[in-house]
Amino acid sequence: MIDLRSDTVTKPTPEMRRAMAEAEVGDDVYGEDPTVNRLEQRAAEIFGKEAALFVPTGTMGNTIGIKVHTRHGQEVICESRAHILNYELAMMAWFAGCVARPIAGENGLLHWDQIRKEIRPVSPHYAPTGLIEIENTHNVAGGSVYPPERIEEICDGAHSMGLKVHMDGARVFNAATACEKPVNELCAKVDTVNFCLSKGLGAPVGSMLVGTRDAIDRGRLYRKRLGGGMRQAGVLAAAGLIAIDKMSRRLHEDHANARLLAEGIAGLPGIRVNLPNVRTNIVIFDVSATGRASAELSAAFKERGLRINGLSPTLMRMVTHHDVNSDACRQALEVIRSVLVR
Ligand code: TLP
Repeated sequence: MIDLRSDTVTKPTPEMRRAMAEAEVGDDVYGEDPTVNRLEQRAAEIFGKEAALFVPTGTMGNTIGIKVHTRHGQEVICESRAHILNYELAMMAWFAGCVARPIAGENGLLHWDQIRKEIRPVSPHYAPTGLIEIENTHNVAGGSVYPPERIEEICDGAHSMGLKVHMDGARVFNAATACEKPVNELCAKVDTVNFCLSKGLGAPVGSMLVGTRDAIDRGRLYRKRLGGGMRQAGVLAAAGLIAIDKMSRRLHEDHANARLLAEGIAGLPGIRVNLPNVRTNIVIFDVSATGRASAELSAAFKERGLRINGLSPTLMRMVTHHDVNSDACRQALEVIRSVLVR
């Protein structure tokens, strides 16, 4: 099977497995797991932030990121297709007591001017704005990437109004690769960043929340409340260290493979793909003109050894990652062609 459903499907590399087997561990709830401590220090250092917190999932990283900056009854401004709004079981409402104020952005990316107009003061009618959230890369907008100066502008604007900015940077290393800038530069002004070890970086489990010492210290208590105090988690953190230091350097390969796929499908009958927007490891394409629903196409691909999921009846998503090389992507294109060209 060639699995292009997500970069979450990557399996730990042999080097990760060795590191996991040999990891020094302790009870992380007591702060005594040396490998988790090393991972948290390394993540903080790479992002140029004061501290970091190892969490089991990106959903938990975002949930805690939102919670540390907000109070119940506030609004969180985000893009209308944001993961926090559409794919996280309303965690911002369930845990932080906040509602989303969604704004549609071109290619999933917001401008400060759009955000500024939606900021609400305390009033007898409105829920006041508590936080601005941006997603980089933006998943369902096709892995789109924020221009670094736009992030700065959003942060400067938010801070001037006393608001914080949280970045869902599940794939921020892909963004950094596309912009050819280190993550500490991209995120310099962002208050908290959630990034995932278990997506393109290939670790089996885990995400990191980075930010100020105060935000992370408070976040650590929320992690415990959410059931994320993981004890001898060094076996997982060991893979995470390899993920951030080694796997982050090969993401350009995934981007080239995504390009190969996007260009390969662009000429096929009934397929529409926004080629200039394919800059990272995600390719979203519209199948409406094929006259077939994405579920039907998924099933036909699967029968021929290729896994691709639909995002909706008309949109499908392919995600490249460490476990599919360029030959596998060429094979995937052959399968897609054989299904569509009849
Ligand atoms: N994304 C998954 C699915 O949930 C859609 C995927 O296959 O892409 N932020 C972003 C931008 C994400 O894409 C995801 C996962 C998360 C947060 C949540 O991470 P996990 O799955 O670790 O909770």
